[in-house]
Amino acid sequence: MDVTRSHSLSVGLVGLPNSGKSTLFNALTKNFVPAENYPFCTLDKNIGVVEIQDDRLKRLANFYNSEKIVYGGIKFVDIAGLVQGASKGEGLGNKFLSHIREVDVILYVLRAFKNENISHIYNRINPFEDFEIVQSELIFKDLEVVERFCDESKERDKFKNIIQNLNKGIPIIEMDLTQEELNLIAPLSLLTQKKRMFVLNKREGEEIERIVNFDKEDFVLEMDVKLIGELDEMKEEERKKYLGMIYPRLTWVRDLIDMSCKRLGLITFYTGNSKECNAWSIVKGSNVKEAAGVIHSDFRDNFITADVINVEQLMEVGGWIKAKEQGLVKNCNKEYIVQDGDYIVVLANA
Ligand SMILES: Nc1nc2c(ncn2[C@@H]2O[C@H](COP(=O)(O)OP(=O)(O)OP(=O)(O)O)[C@@H](O)[C@H]2O)c(=O)[nH]1
Ligand SMILES: [Mg+2]
Repeated sequence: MDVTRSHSLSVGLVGLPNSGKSTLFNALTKNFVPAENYPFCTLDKNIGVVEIQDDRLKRLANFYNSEKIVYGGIKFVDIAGLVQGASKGEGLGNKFLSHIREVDVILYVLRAFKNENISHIYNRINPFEDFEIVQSELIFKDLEVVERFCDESKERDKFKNIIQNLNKGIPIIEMDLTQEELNLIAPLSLLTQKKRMFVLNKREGEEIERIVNFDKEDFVLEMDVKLIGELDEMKEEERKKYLGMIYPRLTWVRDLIDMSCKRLGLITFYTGNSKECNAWSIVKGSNVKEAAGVIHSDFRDNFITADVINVEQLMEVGGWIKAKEQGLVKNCNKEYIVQDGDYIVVLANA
């Protein structure tokens, strides 16, 4: 099993060529966000893990006087640009569609900057239309997958509504599906069922039209990707000076990571002692056995119970032994739903 997969959920950067995906990816995963602590910082040239800053973890590590501190992370995947006809194999076609299938959330990187020297494949600047072009390709691909499944399974009737809506250009995520329909499509991991977010890549200080089309979306960030990239290339001293000048605009990277956590529905739980303190990210609603599996698959497979206390409470009372003495530690079975801020000690068969 891919060890990083188990403890970092992933965001895929998707968009037309030259929209700024790689520039954003480099800025996220290289110098700008200090990630050298993270064990799987750069996985290969298109996948990187960005750590999630965490004040509670810092305090926990202080509390234990811990030698090592390991933050939770989000995996970002830089996917090759997609063009009209991709679902039929145009451009890199099917190859990157399979990359999109593997991510948990799609981040549409949309070009809203003007620059004569950087070609736009359709020779105009219109982020919303670009989004619709890219999304249409994903819809076409989903349609193909669903059609093929219908042919094989002879269950066409049950898919009628889904096929009709896809044909109208509606992505799965916008459809109002019954539980039965959701169960039917679950094994297909359809592209347009994934949650989505948007980066509008615009020159800082430049106004852009048609942004209004994104008003109904909750997960939109406007940022100057190039500027982040330029900062990335500066020497430390120069960057500090520059950052001082244009602060607070440059919370962009942090904002994007925050937005990703929200979109992924992540909460954080903790483990730790004087050797090492860890923050782990899991999807809200996960039970403690699933959480144990994020730490180590053996913990999940041999799970017995878990001792749980809120991490702030643990520090307040002065540590594990005192917390236990005062009856503040709950012993939980596998059904327990992990809460944000839980400090967990898993009891498993060796
Ligand atoms: N002027 C300007 N140029 C930008 C901006 N963002 C990216 N670029 C430039 O546009 C070019 C393409 O950027 P990339 O990040 O490689 O684009 P991409 O989306 O990864 O493109 P593909 O991998 O081909 O799909 C590079 O020369 C960038 O420097 C921006 O905000 N303003
Ligand atoms: Mg690229």
